[in-house]
Order: sequence, then structure tokens, then C-alpha cells
Amino acid sequence: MLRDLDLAVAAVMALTIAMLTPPLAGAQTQDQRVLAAQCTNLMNFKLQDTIIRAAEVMPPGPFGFGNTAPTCASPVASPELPGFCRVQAIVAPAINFELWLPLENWNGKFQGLGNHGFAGNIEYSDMGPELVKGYAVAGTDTGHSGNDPLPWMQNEQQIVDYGYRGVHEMTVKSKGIVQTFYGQAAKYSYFNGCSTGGKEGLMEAQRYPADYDGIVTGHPNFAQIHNRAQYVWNAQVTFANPESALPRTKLDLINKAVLATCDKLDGVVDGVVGDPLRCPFEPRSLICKPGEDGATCLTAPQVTALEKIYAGPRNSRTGQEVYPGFVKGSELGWAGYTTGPRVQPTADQFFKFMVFKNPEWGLQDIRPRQGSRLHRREVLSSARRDQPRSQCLPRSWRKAASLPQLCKHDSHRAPKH
Ligand SMILES: [Ca+2]
Repeated sequence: MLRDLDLAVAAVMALTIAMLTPPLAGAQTQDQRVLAAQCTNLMNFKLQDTIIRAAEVMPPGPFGFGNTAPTCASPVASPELPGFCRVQAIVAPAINFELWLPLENWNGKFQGLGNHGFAGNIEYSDMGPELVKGYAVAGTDTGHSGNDPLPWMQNEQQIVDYGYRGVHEMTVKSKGIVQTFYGQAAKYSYFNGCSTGGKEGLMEAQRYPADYDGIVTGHPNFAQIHNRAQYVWNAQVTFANPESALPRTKLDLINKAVLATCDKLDGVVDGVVGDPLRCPFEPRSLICKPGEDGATCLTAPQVTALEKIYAGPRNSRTGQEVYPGFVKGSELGWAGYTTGPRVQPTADQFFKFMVFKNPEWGLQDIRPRQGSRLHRREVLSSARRDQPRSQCLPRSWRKAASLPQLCKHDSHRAPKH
């Protein structure tokens, strides 16, 4: 009797689900109908510390999640999306994530996507193109919403979730949902991110190497305490003193001089310096001669500032390198770091609210010991040092905030699947 009752309830649920499920455009295949019903069923799926807030079928159609260009995952903006199951969930206490599951032509793989800036947003514009490729694709806000630095930057749990836990929880929970939805686990799982997402990829490789078979980390801003100390350094040596400031016009001048000296060294005159570490350009070659127009040369304080930017920050007591400097040829990307009037925003907010908890903190007040405490917690307390099966670190010499010299001994193996 009980079994009959269960069957009757199941039949009613199936009918209800079928009635509530939005129709897909065009005729549905049997597999699509099964997955559409299974999508709604995900509302009943139990995951530890997780609430599935919504699971709904999205019909094929125009991209309806904003119109921003994807930043690193794909050059395709706002693509036409296939029908998919959109899962919205939250992992305690506040990690929101979304998982998009293709209803047809799933390629059998899962892809987790990284964030940008201070995270705080699910990057729909990066998810769309990957869904089109057939991936089950996930994104997360890493446990805080939006770009306002307060109050999350003073909440210990949210700092941890931003630092590493958010992406890991998104990954584990998403892989569980994928297996339930399709009746089989993803045959391969990849992480794809750049900038902050690149940092997240490295963090996954360091802390949770079993999460992914392959990780793409585009120009990661890793070792964040040191990275942001570099931003402060750049501000201190330039616009903190008006005589040392490097306005846009001077950056253009420097870049032209660098290219005139070094572009051709790689055999192709294309505006790119193939190996900036071997570029012999000397800032002093631009120093103004007596009577020369300041617009076409650099003052002595500007030359000194430029030398310090290329050299990167160093410990004033020991001389030890804190972080590499910006590379020759990347000058056109420096405006946010050398022209002022404020230190680059991610460094400014980071030190004010997450490290010193002092909104009055200024760029002359950096105290590395306090920063090191957070650095240890965020980066160095990993229990495992294994690596995923493959890791790819695409990088650009022209990207100002990307410091390829830190990667030069890393693997370049790309995922083969
Ligand atoms: Ca060249």
C-alpha cells in the first residue's frame, strides 16, 4: 500500500513538474524532457550547508544576464544561449553560486569560473560563452555581494570565503549537482580565471588539488599582500611627490622610447617587446637636457620614479625584493598606478578595511608585519602541495598588473581534453 501511495505521489509530482516547467523553444527530445523535469527536482537535492534557492529551466534565447563583455574566458559577448537548467544556491553562511547545466549537447565536463576585482559578483558574462560550448558551468560571488568594501572586509569568515573557501565550495557542490542531474559525474573538471580568477586558480591548485583536472590561471594577481604593496610602492614613488608624478603623456613618451629600443629585438616590429627582461632601455636616456622641452623628456625625479617602478618594491631594511616591478613595454597600462590622486583602489580598500581596519589609512602608513599575518592565513597555511593534473598560466608582458617573471619557472602545460 505504501509503495502504491509513493508511486501515486511520484506520478502527481511528475505531472506537476511537467506543468510548471516552461516549454523550450521547438520540439523537445525525450532526453530534454527528462532533464527539464530533473531540473525542477533539484530543489529537493540535499547538500551539506547548502540551500538550493532555485532550479528552473531557461529556454533557448538571447543572453539575459547583462551585457558586459567577458573578461578572460571568451571573446564572445552576450551569446545566444541554449536551453539550460539554472541552479541558484547558497552555501552557509553567504556563498552564493550558480550552476548552469545544458539540457542538450552537454560535453560531459564541468567548468568553474573565477572572479574579477574583489569578486562579489557571479560573472554571468563569462559563464554564457562556456555554456554555449557545452560545459556545465558555475560561478560564485565568493561570499559577499557587490563591490562595497564594508562590512565584509571586516568579517573574518567572509575574508576566508573570499580568500579560498568560496570557490572550493562552489566547486564541490556543483560537481555533486552535476552528478545528480546527469546521472554521471563530469568526466573532466576545469577551472578558468584571470586576474582575481587567476589567483583563485592558484589557490585551488595549492589547497584543493583534487577539485580540478586542469586549471587555467590568466595573469593572476597572486601573493596579494605583496602585490598590493607593489601598488602602494608605485604610488609612493610617483604621485606622492608632484615632482615625480608620471602623467599619461609621460607614459606615452616612455613607451615609445622603450619600443624604439626593444620592439625589434624579437625580430618583429609589432608594438610588443618579446622579452622585456632582456630589454636594455635605460630611463636615464630620456632625461631632459638643459633647455629641452619637458614634454619630450623626463625630469630627474621622474627618471628616479621610473627606475623604481621597473625595480619593484624592496624591503627598506634588508633590500629584499617584495614583488617584481612592472616590465618594460607595459607603460600604457600604468595610468591607474602612477597618475594618482589615489592609490590603486583594490590596494587602497585592501589596506584600509581588510588589513589595518582604519579608513584613514594612507599610502605612507604601510606596515608590512600586519599584512604578513593575513598573507600567512590566506596563502601559506595549505596542508597539501599537490598539483592538479595540468595547469596553464597564460600571461601577457603588456599587462601592467601581471608579473610574468614570477611565473617563469611554472608549467605551461595546457589541458589536453
Ligand atoms: Ca616585437
